[in-house]
Amino acid sequence: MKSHIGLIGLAVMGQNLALNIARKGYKVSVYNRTAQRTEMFVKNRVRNEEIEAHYDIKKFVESLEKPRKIILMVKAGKPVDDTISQLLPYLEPGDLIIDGGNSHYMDTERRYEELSKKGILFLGMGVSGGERGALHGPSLMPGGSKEAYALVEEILLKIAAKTDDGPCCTYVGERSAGHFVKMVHNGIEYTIMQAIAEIYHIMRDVMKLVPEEMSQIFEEWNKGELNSFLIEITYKILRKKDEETGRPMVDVILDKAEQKGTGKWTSQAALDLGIPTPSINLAVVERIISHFKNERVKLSKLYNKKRNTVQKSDNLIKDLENALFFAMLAAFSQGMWLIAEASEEFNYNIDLPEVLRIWKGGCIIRARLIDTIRKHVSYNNAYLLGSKEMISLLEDRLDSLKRVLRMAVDNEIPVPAMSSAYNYFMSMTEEKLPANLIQAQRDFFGAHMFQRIDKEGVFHIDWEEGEIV
Ligand code: NBP
Repeated sequence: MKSHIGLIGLAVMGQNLALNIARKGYKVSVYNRTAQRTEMFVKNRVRNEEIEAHYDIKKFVESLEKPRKIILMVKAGKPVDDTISQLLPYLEPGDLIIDGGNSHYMDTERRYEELSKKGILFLGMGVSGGERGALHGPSLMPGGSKEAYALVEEILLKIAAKTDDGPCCTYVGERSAGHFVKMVHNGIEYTIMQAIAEIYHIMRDVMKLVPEEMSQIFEEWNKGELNSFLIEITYKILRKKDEETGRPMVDVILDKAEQKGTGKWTSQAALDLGIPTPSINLAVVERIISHFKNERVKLSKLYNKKRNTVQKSDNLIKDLENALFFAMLAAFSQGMWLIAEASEEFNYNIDLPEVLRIWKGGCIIRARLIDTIRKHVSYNNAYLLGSKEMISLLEDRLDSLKRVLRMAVDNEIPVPAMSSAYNYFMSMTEEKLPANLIQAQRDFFGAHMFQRIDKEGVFHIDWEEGEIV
């Protein structure tokens, strides 16, 4: 019997996704560039699942029922192009390749074009949820043609995470829409992680709490409006002990945050499309700063931080909870706005509430807050601030955020995610920004023209008469 589907790339994600598909009753053929990885997978993880391992890519393709459906879970970038090139000689028009990696949406756009010309269907599919998600139910964000999606819809809906609003998979939109949405998902993820880290920083260095105490606070928060996967893993992380030293695990981890690029790509796309995503941008920048460990150590000897201890109190904990909620909402606001703009600019035809629905389960940014946001998001209100209820949600927490920011400033703690959330809200709700002065400066030195408030048209004036001869 031929396999229903094939999967290439048996690292963490590929192994778990293959097992997930097989456990839903499908026969899966698998292939990996390095044979040893395939052998280890079969030996260590495959039990009763119908998984057929192949060590020759031609035989792998021949083992699949037609039209062939092949998921790639290889490293993003050149490995995806290499794998597609290796597959192409054995594929026929109507066959489908699904790239489940974190590919850049522009690469997906190019591959979609190139494969369409050959009659090969292509889906760029964001997969979120890490290895556990891949095994037990990820959030799936496939984009491409509807015809391609129809070929695998049944399988994808079965393997996706389930919530009270259905499986966390939907046809996201045209061409590279799926990878664009996954990229922004990761941008939001970076921002929420940064905001949580800032709260942790305050707890550690101002409130002088030990990780166990922090863990209890995060666990309590997870029962309320902050309920989310990232808060849940944070309280679990904070109570974990290092087996070697007995110290809290978090205390023995070096403070250098890595990144694979999706956060940076989100900021780049936002800057290109002209959408403000300051909190996402700063979350990326803060990871970059974290890398300069040697420099930070040197500079910390040249500058003594003025830092006091602030005692833990119920009011302070409530303020921190509210500030974190504010920052989380700002992250979603910026991300959804970017998706809406990209959808219009690139004709993706993305259904914004549907995107939020498939983020309710399986993925890293799943959060109770999404239910609230979903009720308000639309193309007229993609940035979410356009409804009175959303504004009230933020306004109700504004005093808390201000107190937390003041405390951070007074104690010289960097809080880029929270302060950018504040500035984003304040700029967006400011009727008259000082940009009139910037326009005047631009016109002064570059004759860039400006608009007036009292009549139509663009204008340039001689700011210093007689200077240019
Ligand atoms: P990696 O991103 O670490 O990629 C390893 C896989 O890529 C291996 O199967 C490796 O084969 C294969 N590969 C490489 Br490297 N170069 C290749 C080439 N030139 N030709 C063919 N195969 C090649 O694996 P992962 O962490 O499982 O992630 C897979 C994809 O899913 C990535 O795009 C990742 O960004 C995305 N993703 C990961 C997560 C996560 O939590 N890890 C979550 C969501 C999405 P080899 O065995 O021969 O070296």
